[in-house]
Amino acid sequence: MSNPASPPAGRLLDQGYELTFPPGFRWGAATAAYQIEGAAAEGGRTPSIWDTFSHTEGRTVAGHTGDVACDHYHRMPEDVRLMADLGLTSYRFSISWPRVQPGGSGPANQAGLDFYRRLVDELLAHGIEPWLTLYHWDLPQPLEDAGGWPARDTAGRFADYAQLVADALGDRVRHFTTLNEPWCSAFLGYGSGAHAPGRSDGADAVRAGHHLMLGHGLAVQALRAARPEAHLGITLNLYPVTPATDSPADAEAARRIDALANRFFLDPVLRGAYPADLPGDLRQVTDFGHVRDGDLALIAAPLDMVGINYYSRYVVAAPVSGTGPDAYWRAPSCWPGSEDVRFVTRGVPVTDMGWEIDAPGLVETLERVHRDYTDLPLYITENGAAFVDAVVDGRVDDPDRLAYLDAHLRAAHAAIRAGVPLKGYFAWSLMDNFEWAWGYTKRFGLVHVDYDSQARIPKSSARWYAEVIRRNGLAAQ
Ligand code: IFM
Repeated sequence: MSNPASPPAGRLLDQGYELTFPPGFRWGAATAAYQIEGAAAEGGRTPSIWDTFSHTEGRTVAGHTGDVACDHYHRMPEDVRLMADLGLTSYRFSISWPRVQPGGSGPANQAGLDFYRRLVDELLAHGIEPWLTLYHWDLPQPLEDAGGWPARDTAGRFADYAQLVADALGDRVRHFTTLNEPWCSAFLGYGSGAHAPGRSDGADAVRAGHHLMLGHGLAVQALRAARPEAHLGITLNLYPVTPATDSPADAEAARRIDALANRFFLDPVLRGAYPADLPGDLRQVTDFGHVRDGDLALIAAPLDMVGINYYSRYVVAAPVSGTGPDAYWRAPSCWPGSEDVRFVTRGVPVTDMGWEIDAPGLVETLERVHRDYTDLPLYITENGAAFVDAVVDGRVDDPDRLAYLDAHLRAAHAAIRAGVPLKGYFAWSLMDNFEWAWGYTKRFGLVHVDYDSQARIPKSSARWYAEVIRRNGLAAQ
C-alpha cells in the first residue's frame, strides 16, 4: 500500500509527492579551467590556444580574455566553501593542460599540479567528490603550432598528459573525464573558426574530431594502466535534431546534421565504427585517409560512464532551392559537407544565447543514448542557461534560470522513470565565467560574479538548487 511519507518507486509524479531522485544521485556543478581560473601567466603556466585566440583582435566580444576570469586560482578555498554551502556532492572541473605540463610535452610542472592537489584536498575536506576533466579546450599553444588536433601526434601527446595527471592526482581523484565536447574542439575550432584556434577548413575539422577521439582512447588506456580503480568517461554535447517539416528533404537535412553533431562521436566511442552514412555526406571534404587500422578499436575502449551535456534542440530544414545537400562551398562552417542546411527557429522561448528552451529534448537525448548505444551509467555533466541578471540590493533574482533548471530536472526525472540509468546532474555553471567567444557578456552561473570586485553572490537559482539537493528532489507540480 502506498504510504505518503515514502512513495513507492514508479509513483513519484502527479501524486502530490515529491519528485524524488534515486538514493546516491550525484548533485554537482561544473566549471572549466580557462573559464574561471585566471592567473594565466602564474605558477609556470604557458599559453594555450585560448590565450592566443582571445588576445587576437576581433576574436572575442570586446576583446575579453581569460587572463583574470573569476580569479579562481587565488580564490579557490572561498569557491569551495560556496560549493559546500550549496550542498554539492560533486564538483566537475577541468585541468589546464599548459598549467601542469607547460608547452604540452615534457615533465610535469609541480607548481601547477600543486594547485589541483590543493583544490582536490579542499573538496574532499568538504565532502565533495572531485570529477576531473582532462581537456576542456585549452590545448597548449606549441602543440597547435605543431599542427594542433588535425595532426595525429597530438593524440599521443594527450595520452602522455593523461598519464601525468593520473600519476599526480590519481591517489585522490576517482572520476576522470577525458574530453569535454569534442564536437566544439573540432568543428568550432577548425571548421567555423568561432573558437580557438580559429582555423576554418572542413577536412581539418574532421581530422581533428578523429584525433580527439583517438586521444581519448589512448588516454583511457593510459589511465586504466595507471589507475585500474578509476571511473572513466567522456562528455559529449548532444542535441535532438528535428526536421522542420515532414518533407523528405527536411528529414534528409536532419539526418545529415545528426550524423555530424551526434553520431560522429557516439558511434566510434560506443560502437567502434563511424556511422555508415557519414563518409558519403563528407565525400567532398575528406576521404577519411587519416583513419588508420586499429584506431576505432582504441577509440571504443570500454568506459564506466558517459557524460552528456544538454542545452537545446536543433530544428533544421533543407537548403533553399538552387543548392542541394551535396553542394559544397568553402565558407567557414562548423557543418562541413552540409553547410547549406538551414537552422530554423520556431519562435519558442530562448535563453540569452538564443538557444531554444526544450526540456523534452533532454528526455529524448538520454533515452536515445541508453536505447541505441549503451547500458552504461549516464550523467548530465552540463545543463544550464544564460540569462541577463541584475544585482538589486545585493541580491540576484533569476527566475528564468531557475525555471530552466527546474524543467530540465523534471525531464531528467522522467528519463529515470522511463528506465534510463541516469546517476547524476551537474549544473552549468557554478558561477558566471568567461563564455568563450562571448567573453563575459553571457552569464550561466548559479553564483553571480562581479568581475571588478570579484564578489560572489549566490543567485536565487543557487538557493533553490541547494534545496533540491537537500531534499534529493523537487516538489511535485
Ligand atoms: O560554457 C560552455 C562550456 O564551456 C561547454 N559547454 C557549453 C557551455 C555554455 O556554452
